[in-house]
Amino acid sequence: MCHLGASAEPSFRRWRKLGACAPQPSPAEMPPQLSGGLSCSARVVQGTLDSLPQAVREFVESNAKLCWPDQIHICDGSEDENRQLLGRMEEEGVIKRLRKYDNCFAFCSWLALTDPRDVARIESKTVIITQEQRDTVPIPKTGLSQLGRWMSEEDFEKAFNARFPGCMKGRTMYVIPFSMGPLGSPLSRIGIELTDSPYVVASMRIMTRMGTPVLEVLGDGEFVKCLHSVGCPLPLQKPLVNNWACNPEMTLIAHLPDRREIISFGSGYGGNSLLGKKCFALRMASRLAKEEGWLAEHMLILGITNPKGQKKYFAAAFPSACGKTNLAMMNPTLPGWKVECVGDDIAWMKFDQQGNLRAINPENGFFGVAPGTSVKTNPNAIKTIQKNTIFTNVAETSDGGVYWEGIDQPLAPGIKLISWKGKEWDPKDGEPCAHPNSRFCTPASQCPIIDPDWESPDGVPIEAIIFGGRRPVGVPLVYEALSWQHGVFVGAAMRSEATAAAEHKGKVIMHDPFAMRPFFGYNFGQYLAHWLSMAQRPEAKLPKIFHVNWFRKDKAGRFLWPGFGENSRVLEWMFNRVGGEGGAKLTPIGYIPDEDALDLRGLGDVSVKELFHISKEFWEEEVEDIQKYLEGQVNADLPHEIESEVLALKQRISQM
Ligand code: TSX
Ligand code: MN
Repeated sequence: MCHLGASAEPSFRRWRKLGACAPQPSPAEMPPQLSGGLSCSARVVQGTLDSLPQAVREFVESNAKLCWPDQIHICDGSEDENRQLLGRMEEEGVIKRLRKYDNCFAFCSWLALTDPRDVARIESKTVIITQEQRDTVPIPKTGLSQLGRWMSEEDFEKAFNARFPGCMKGRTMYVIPFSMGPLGSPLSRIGIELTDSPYVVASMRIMTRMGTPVLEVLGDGEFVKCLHSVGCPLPLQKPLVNNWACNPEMTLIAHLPDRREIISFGSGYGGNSLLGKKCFALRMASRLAKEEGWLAEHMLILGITNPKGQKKYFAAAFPSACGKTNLAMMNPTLPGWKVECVGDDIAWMKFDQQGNLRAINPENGFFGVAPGTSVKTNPNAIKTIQKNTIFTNVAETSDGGVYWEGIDQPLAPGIKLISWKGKEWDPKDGEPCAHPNSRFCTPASQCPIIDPDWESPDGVPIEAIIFGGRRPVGVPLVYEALSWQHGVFVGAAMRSEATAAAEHKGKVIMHDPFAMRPFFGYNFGQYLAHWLSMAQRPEAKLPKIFHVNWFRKDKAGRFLWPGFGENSRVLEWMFNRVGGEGGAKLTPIGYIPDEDALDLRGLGDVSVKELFHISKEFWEEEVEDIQKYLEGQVNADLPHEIESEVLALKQRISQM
């Protein structure tokens, strides 16, 4: 123990032993000028309040009065600012420089290790506030809704008041102006995030377009108000774990779509704290999209060019653990084909005047799962993360590199591993060296196959929508929906094998409609109606809809399909179908490739028969389950068109 006394400790590490709770300063501790609620004592250390658009200024001032930060820092987004911030976090032990990589400071990479209690999004603490519960979630026939979580306005007000007053005491409130989508694109939207986490600032600088130029574009326009606090005012009530500020007992991530506000407390982790991503670009944006007639979806966007030089763009939605980022950056094995990446996670799509569905990637970076990423599974991701990258909860090699399960790189002799828990790693402990949800946060511009039009303000034209899932049995490699309406049903019926949850021995096939289950910003029944309504637009050229499954297994448990770059063969069939070519045969569940419509040359033995077999018994059970889920969960809000599709599928299967 240090004998210089607490005063020698830098303020970020100071804490006092108090009673168990007392999480917030008492009113007696309030600075006098704040108790009146009239002024704000925080010192502005970068930028000026005067230079902010009036509405932004009011947003900052009112929350500074509420949260009592010592300082206010208006982010300009500059290199200099970034350098200073990273340097300060390094001093404070929040991040560590990874000395193995690009050692020029301007390009170096960093490692953050979180408090082990703060490692993922938390669905149980993520809520949407609307006047009526039914505006947020369908009321299920029985039990709890699995399609989101509603909180009443009254309960939220209590929760808010129990968390935010004084929550930034002793800290700096950063003001982050950010654009989701290319700056100034008519498809883009602007947000302002107030946060007391410098990790959030550095990450938002990678994941969004951030800084002064955003304020110039914003002017007096509308923005989404985002408020975030790690919930650890200074002096600390409890010591930090790993120098990672968070407040797990009090964590709450709230969306107020009617007020265009996102309010997050207690977690510093990705989806809980980088409010532009899941909170804004999916939950808030899906609500905006419904109101304004567009789509905000959990989809990758890729460009694919055939050997003749013809190019098309596809958007694809997959639940977790299906390799969405891998597909978005795939190197095709088919000679002469090329895939380019527009985005790996989110697509904002709108039919233009000509009826083309145009999509932008609202993000500026990739916040990808590290484990499983290797030169074999995703060489382009490996190249992307060589510099300017913030890693979170991966393992560190003793020579200052990163490491994780499935990185597929032998450890050099004498090199040891420090696990994500900050301890020397021993495989005998039976624990992974990297957290299974560990991440890289890296600029999209560094991806070697980033699409030349990835920042086009008009977006790229989407010609196919792909749904998918991890389905070990019963579901063929690919099928094409019979119509737009049938395709919407296919999205609603999506299911996927969950990553082995601790409480389950066998793996479970979870429903994850549109891969949006945790991200719907409003009632899923109304969401389905919104998708169906696209077919009512006279101008709309509706993309074809497909379903893929790279994960079907044979009786011995071996994958039937080689996947990865070989998936280009499936993309080729879709490409041809969209272009009015490509042989197909009708089955009860949709169109599948004709004999020899799928190019399998040079593949070795692949059992096309097993890959495409459609079993009456399996699909009888599957449609029963889908019906039970949709009728049970969506209940009175299930559009009759979707109910008709359920019955029609049942009918077709019964006639097999
Ligand atoms: O990302 C994957 N994709 C899509 C790639 C563009 N993965 C990894 C999933 C975890 C995130 C896959 N895993 C894919 C796939 O298409 N397919 C599989 C299953 C599989 C794994 C290994 C082999 C074959 C199939 N073969 C060998 O290991 C030799
Ligand atoms: Mn995602």
